[in-house]
Amino acid sequence: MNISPLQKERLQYEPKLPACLKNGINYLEMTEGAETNSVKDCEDIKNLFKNTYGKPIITFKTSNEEKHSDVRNVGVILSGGQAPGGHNVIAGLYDALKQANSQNKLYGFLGGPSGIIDGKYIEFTDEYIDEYRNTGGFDIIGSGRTKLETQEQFEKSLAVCKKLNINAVVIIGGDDSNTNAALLAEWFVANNADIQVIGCPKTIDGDLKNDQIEISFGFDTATKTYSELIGNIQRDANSAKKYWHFIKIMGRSASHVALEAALQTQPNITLISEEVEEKKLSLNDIVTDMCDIIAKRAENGKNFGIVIVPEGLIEFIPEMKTLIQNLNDLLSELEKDETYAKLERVEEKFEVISSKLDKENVEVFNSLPALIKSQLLMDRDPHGNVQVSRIETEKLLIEMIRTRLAEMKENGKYVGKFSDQSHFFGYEGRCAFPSNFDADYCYSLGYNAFALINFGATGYLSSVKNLTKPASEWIAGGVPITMMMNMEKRHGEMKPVIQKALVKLDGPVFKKLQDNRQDWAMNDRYKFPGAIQYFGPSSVCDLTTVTLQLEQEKILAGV
Ligand code: FBP
Repeated sequence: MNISPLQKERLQYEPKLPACLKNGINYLEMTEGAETNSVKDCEDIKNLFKNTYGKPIITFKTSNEEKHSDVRNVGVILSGGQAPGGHNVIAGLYDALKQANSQNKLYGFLGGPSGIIDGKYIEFTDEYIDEYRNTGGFDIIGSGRTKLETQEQFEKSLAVCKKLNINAVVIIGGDDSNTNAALLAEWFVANNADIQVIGCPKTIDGDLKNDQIEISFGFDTATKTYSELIGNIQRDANSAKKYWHFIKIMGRSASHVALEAALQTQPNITLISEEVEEKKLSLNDIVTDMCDIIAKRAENGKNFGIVIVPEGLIEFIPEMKTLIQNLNDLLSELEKDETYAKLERVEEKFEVISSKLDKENVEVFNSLPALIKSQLLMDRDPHGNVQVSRIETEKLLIEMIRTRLAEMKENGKYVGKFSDQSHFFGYEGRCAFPSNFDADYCYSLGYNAFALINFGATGYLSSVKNLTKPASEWIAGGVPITMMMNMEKRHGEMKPVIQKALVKLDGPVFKKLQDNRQDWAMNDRYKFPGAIQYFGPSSVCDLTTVTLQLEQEKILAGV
């Protein structure tokens, strides 16, 4: 077989399940809590989700009585960016479905949400699933970023589901995709389609979490992968003592990934976008603070260091945020402008943009290096977001710091030598072999998604809680998606969306960084987490993230 020795061994790994799911899918009892409300804008959300609003939280318990399972066909979609463990969600779903009734069928829609609209699918078999168990990636059926939201798309999806006799659809995605799952669930009920929709919380960004969802899957493996790489670079920096390494870390908006990686590795400087926004720090302020640390370290003979930059930083710097909003509007106007489309030289585009920007943004735009300007003009994603993964903020900072240090040198305020290296860690972590935690968590989420289907739930997110405890103590159930929603402005219109979780500046995770960052800046307290371990002592192999541990400790302490 054309597979690596690790993959061969990992195919044999048996993911751990919560005790209540371990006795089998037909031995479950469902308990329901009280009616729920959305986190904000209850009346608006209630109006938009007339059939699915207010449902109770579901918890599963083991039952001694066997439950009869009707024959069911289910379709599954992988949506958005890859996250380690997606294959195990599908494996867990498949195993539960076949265990419930061997006549059941699982279809995989190809290439993301467009698969259900265009009727592109495969039917899973044992042999097919077995090749992907405990592996990273979404290549089992592929993923995509099509936004599933229009009447026409819903009608086409319904036709495809009817053709395949599909009773339920599972959407594995982040906040945007699960918002769409809720819309689809509501539409199916409103149109008497008799098709359930269940979501699963995915994204390495870690921003799909709340009181009910402790963490999205993929965050654990991705942050461990980045931390291994940062640790290796720290060792290199500490050995050669000649470079400042600027490492941009993926995570489109929230800085959870950068913060977790920082807590695992203890670098000299960690920028947190949410803090920059809260303190209204300008690009210049950020550069000043960083140069201050670089200069102080140089005075101690240390011309090296490690800087962590969250991917989304640029959108949180007040003047850049205003500029980006202005650019978004302008670019959508210019999309229809044939003269602009025909411009070949990027300098000509810059000129047009400068002439059309609001006055307050012109200076900021013109002050940026050409590379960053052209990156800011690149296409937006289907959800209207700037593609921050393609903006080299780390290089922008390096260039500004170089200029500033040269000025400081002239004034006798800097005595060192600044040599830089830049890195971007993102795609390296999104398809890594899932850690034991993600392998177990994902398998449980998928298995549990089928339990929700089996009990007739729709418009729910599969939830597995109590995650810092051993898997046997995990609690499985479901959370109504409407409960996590509020109204936000998207493309100029108020829309129902799942509230994104940003880093809480008064939370225990940020506090840990805050309490230590001065020490880490001057004294090298580097930690070297090493590679994810799949075999060996549980204290190493089943470790969860610092973020999850600190957040759960706080919740358990009732603080
Ligand atoms: P999701 O929110 O879809 O999980 O994707 C997250 C992410 O990995 C971000 O961290 C990153 O900014 C973005 O996807 C990159 O998108 P693309 O895969 O289109 O390059």
